[in-house]
Amino acid sequence: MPGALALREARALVRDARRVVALTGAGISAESGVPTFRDAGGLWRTYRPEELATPEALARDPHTVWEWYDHRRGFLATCEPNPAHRALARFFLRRGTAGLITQNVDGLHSRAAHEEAGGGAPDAALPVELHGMIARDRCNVCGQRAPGEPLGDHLPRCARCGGLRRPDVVLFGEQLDAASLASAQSMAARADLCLVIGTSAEVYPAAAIPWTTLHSGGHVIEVNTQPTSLTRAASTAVHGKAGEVLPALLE
Ligand code: BV8
Ligand code: ZN
Repeated sequence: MPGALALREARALVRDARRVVALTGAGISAESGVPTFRDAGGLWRTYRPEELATPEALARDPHTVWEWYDHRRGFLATCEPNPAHRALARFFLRRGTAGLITQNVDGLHSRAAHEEAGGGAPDAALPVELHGMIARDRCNVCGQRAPGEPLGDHLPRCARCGGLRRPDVVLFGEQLDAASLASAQSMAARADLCLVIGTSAEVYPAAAIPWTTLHSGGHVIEVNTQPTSLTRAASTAVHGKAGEVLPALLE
């Protein structure tokens, strides 16, 4: 269980905050069984990002890249939102103002929001998905999006132009969607509190989000099982599992 003092301090910051944003990473989905990237046993332990999650790898060896994503998609379909996703969804549903920003591509925040809202969740409870969404495809040529399908004998092709379809995620070296990034950065600049949950804070430009809130005079609360490069700058660091800390912090 997290440190009582840090949790008490963090709860006071949440209570007094006017505008809250939350940046989440793979750690928030760890208790749903989703492997993280850089923890021991994480996804990158078996593969290196530059080997698979890059446009060069997709061009060089589309079958291997597709097999990796297809494997992850199949696994993610068996995962459920955990108490951390649900506590965050209820928090933003109660506040009614958008503020959830995720690096994750697993779709668990959206599922938690729809389930906690009892059906269609309002936009305010839905995340800005900075790195896209693994369950969706995007055409590598014309950009048309389509629901992802299990990988068959042939690589998926775009219905509109016949181009290669790829998972609708941002690969290393690719630009993030400009509108999503701008929306996340402006929410962070206007926030007086940024919750940073389950991220190693290594991947940019997402990792700059909490610094934007800090530089505009806001506070940062970090929730993580390990210290990160952000820990020393955080107003309060709550050491613990997101699935245990968030219900205690937000409810
Ligand atoms: C960009 C989608 C402009 C794919 C991902 C060289 C060439 C090109 C670019 C770069 C370069 N050098 C640097 C860059 C920039 C690069 C970058 O930042 N690299 C890093 C590694 C240094 N960024 C980019 O390329 C971005 N684009 O900059 O475009 C550009 C263009 C050309 C050239 C230069 C710049 C695109 C970044 C997006 C990449 N796509 N994912 C896929 O998923 O397959 S990133 C990937 O990492 C995931 O999205 C993931 O979300 C993200 C961040 O990782 P985390 O979420 O933090 O996960 P991690 O495992 O690291 O940490 C988990 C944490 O949880 C840990 O701290 C752990 O302690 C904690 N934890 C574990 N369990 C729990 C817990 N906490 C709480 N509770 C628990 N139970
Ligand atoms: Zn196309």
